This record gives sequence, structure tokens and C-alpha cells, in this order.
Amino acid sequence: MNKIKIIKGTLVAPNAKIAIAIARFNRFINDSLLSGALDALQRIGQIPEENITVVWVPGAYELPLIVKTLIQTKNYQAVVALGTVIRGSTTHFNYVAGECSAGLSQIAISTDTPVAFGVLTTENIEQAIERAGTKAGNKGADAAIAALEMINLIQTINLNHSTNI
Ligand code: INI
Repeated sequence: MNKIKIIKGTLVAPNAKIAIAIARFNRFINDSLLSGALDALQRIGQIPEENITVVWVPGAYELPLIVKTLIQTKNYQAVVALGTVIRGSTTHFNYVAGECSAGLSQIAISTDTPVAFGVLTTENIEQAIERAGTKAGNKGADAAIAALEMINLIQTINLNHSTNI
């Protein structure tokens, strides 16, 4: 039992460079997601301000392409994607939310780079507000913490492999 190798990611990554891609659509909610993400990166991850880049895009639908563009610069160890898609009376929600989440996960896997999913997909505005720093926490902060953990996990796995532990 004690020969099992257990790898866990830590959250401090002071040398990491992180980009945040954030949608302008539903900005009044996304601003709170951004505050939560910045707070987590700096206070928990110990990432200095100058290592963080914030890029605004029109809406959640545009997030995948800009996240891919950011990753292709090879400047960032992870990207945090932030946005809010609220179900309306049309099927638009399904297309925007579906393309956004599928696009982001496909980019993470195809570029070997963590992309944290901080995009709210909710039935109504109230649910979105609950998840943007009120009673259901802050999904922007959660996504930033996931990015920190993924950066450390990837580094640790690669290190363990190279030293053949
Ligand atoms: N974009 C969002 O980020 N959230 C939404 O809820 C939303 N809705 O419902 O329409 C939305 N639409 C815009 C979309 O992301 C694109 O910016 C637009 O279609 C232009 O490509």
C-alpha cells in the first residue's frame, strides 16, 4: 500500500504566467467572476500582477478562438475562461454554451495546456448572481484555483517522469 505513488497538485505558482479570457456579454456578472479569479491567482497562487493578462472578447462564443490564440503565443502556463450564458426563450443558449464548452475542452487537450472553465451556464440571472460571489461562491475564483492546481499537477507529473520515481 505504501508503494503507491500519489500525485497531488498544490496551488502556489509564483512563476506562472496566466491569461484570463473574459466575455463582455453579461459583463455585470463577469466583472465579479474576474474579481474572484484575480483574487485567487494573487492571494492563493501568489502570482504577481505582471504575470497576469486579461483579454476581453465579445461573448462566450468567442472565447475558444481567443484562448487558442493566447496559448499559441506560448507565453502562458494556463488560461482561465470567464463568461456567463443565461438561458433565454430561444435555442441560442444551447449553441453559445455548447460551442463554448466543447471548444474550450478541445483546445486544452489539443494544446496540452490547462484551460479552466469559468463560464456560468444558468437558467436565469438570479442563478448567475448566486455563482458570481454571493451565496453559491464565485466560479471565477474556482476556475482560477483549478488552473493553479493543473499547472502544478502537470509540472509534478513531468518531473516525476523525468526522474523516474
Ligand atoms: N454571449 C454570452 O456570453 N452569453 C449569453 O448569454 C449570450 N446569449 O444568450 O446570446 C451570448 N451571445 C453572444 C455570443 O457569445 C456571441 O458574442 C455573438 O453571437 C457573436 O458571435
